[in-house]
Amino acid sequence: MEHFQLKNILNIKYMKKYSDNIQYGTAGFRTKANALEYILYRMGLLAVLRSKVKNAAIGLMITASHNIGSDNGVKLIDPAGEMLEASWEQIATNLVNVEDANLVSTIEHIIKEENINMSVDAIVITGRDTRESSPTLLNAAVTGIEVLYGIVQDFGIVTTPQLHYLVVCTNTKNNYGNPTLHGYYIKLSEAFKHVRQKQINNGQYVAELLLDAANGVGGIAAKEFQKYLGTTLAINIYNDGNGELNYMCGADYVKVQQVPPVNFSLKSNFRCVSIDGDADRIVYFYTDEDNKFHLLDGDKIATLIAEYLKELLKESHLSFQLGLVQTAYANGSSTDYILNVLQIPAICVSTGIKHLHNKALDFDIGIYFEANGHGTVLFKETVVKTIKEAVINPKRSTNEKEAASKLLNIINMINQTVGDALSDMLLVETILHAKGWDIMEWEKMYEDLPNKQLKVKVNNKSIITTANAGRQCITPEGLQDEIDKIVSQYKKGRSFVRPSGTEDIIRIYAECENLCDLNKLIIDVALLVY
Ligand code: 16G
Ligand code: ZN
Repeated sequence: MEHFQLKNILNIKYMKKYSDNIQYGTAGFRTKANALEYILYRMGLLAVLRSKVKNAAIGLMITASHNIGSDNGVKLIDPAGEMLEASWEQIATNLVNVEDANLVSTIEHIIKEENINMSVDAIVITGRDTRESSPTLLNAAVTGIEVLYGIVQDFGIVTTPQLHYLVVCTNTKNNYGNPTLHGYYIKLSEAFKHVRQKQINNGQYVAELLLDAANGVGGIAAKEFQKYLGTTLAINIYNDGNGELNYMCGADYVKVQQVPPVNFSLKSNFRCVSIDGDADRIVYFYTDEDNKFHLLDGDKIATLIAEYLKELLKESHLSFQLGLVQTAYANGSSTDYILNVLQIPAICVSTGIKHLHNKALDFDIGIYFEANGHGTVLFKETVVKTIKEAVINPKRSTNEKEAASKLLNIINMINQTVGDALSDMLLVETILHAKGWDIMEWEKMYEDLPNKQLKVKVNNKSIITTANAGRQCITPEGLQDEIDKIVSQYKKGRSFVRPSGTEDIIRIYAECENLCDLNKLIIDVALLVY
C-alpha cells in the first residue's frame, strides 16, 4: 500500500530541471525563482516526512528575504519554531539533488532510515512573501504535500516570523498564543499598549516613526499593526509594496550601503526604521541636520534591550542570568560595551540564526542579534513563571511588582520564535519611550567603530574554510597569517573573510578606529582572496 502511494510521487510537472547541485544553506534553498518549482515539490514531500517523524506541524516558508525580486527560496520550520535540524538539511540537500529515477527510492530510504511511521498524520503550515513567483511555488509545494496525504494549512502572504509564530502556536495548543494572524497582532499589540498605557509621548520620545518596508510583506504587516495600535504609535510607511522589492531599500541595503533607502521622505533627526523583504530583520537610522547618515543596527538594538532588561531585573529584585549572543559581524565597540559597561557575557557564534538561537537557549534570558538586524530574546519557561509570580506576590513592593509587570509585557510583545522586525520595533519603541529618549540619545550609548563589507566573486567559494565562529581562515593555508599582518597595522583593526552561506561569493568585513584607514584595510584584505 505504502509502495503504491510512493509510486505516485513522480509528477511530470515537477521533473528535475537542472543538473547543478544545490545546497540547503543557511536560509534553506535559495536561487532564481524559475529553477525552484521541482525543489518546492520535493520540499513539500520532505515536509510531510518531517511532520510525521516529529508528530507535529511543520512550517514551510516561501521567501528569498532581502534578495532581488527574481529570486525565491524555501525553508522548513521545525515544530518549536526553530530552523530545520542540521541532519535534515543534509537529507533535504540529497532529496533535492537526486535524479527523478531515484526519487521514489530516496523517499523510501528516508522513511526507513528515520524510522518514519507513515500512518501518523502530517500537517504542514505554509506561507509566502509577496514575490510574483511565490503562488506558483506554493502550488508545487502543496502538490508535494498532498501526494503524501499531508494536510496543508495555508496562511497566504505572511512575514517569515509570523509563520514561525503560527507553527509554535499550533504545536503548543495555544499556550504561546492563538495560531491565527489575528492572534499574532493582538498578542504583540496588546502588550505594547499595556506598557505605554495612556502616556503616548515621554520626554524626548515622540510616538511616531518613518518605516521603510522594502516593498515587501512587512508593509502589509505594518499596516495591519497600525490598526491594532491605534494612536499609541504612528507608523508612516514608505516602500510599502508599490516599488521594486528590496531595490535600494530595506534593512540589508541600508545596513550594508550605510545610506537611507530611496523613495523615503527624510526628516532630520527623526527616527527611521528599515526592515527587510520578509520582515525578519530591522535596523534604525536617521539623518542629522547636516544630512549625515547615522545607523543604529542590530548591535545597537541588542545593547539597548540588554541594558533595559538588566535595569528591570534590578528594579524587580529578580536575578537571572542574562547573556548576549553575536556573530563576527558585531561591531567591536558593541562587544566592549556589553562586556565592560553592561558586564553581561557576550558570546560569538557562526553566522546564521540557528547558531545564535541555540546559544541563546543556554541563558535564563538570552538576547541574540546579528549586526544585520536579525534577533530576538529568549526567556526560559522557569523565568516566565517566576516573573508571573512576582507580579502578584503581595510580599513584594509596588515598585518591584511594576517592574515585574513590565517584564511580563515585554515577554509578550517579543516573538521568541525567531527575529521579528515588527516585534523588535515595538520593543525598541517601548524602551525608548520608557527612557524618554530620542534616537540621538540612544545612539550615544557607544560609538561604532567605522566598518565596511565587501563581496568578492570567486569560482569556488569553498576553497575558503573558517573556524572560530567564522573569524579565522583555516584554508587556504597561510591566508590567515597574511590577514593578521595587515590588520596589525591598524588601531582597533579587525577583519575576516568567510564564504557566504547564501550566495556564491566570499564576504569580507573590516573595522578600525580611523575612518580614513578603513578603505585601505579592507581592500588590502580583499586583494588576498582575489
Ligand atoms: C541568512 C541568515 C542570516 C545570515 C545571512 C548570512 C537566517 C534566518 N538567515 O539570511 O542570519 O546573517 O544568511 O548570509 O538564518 P551570508 O552567509 O550570505 O553572509
Ligand atoms: Zn529576511
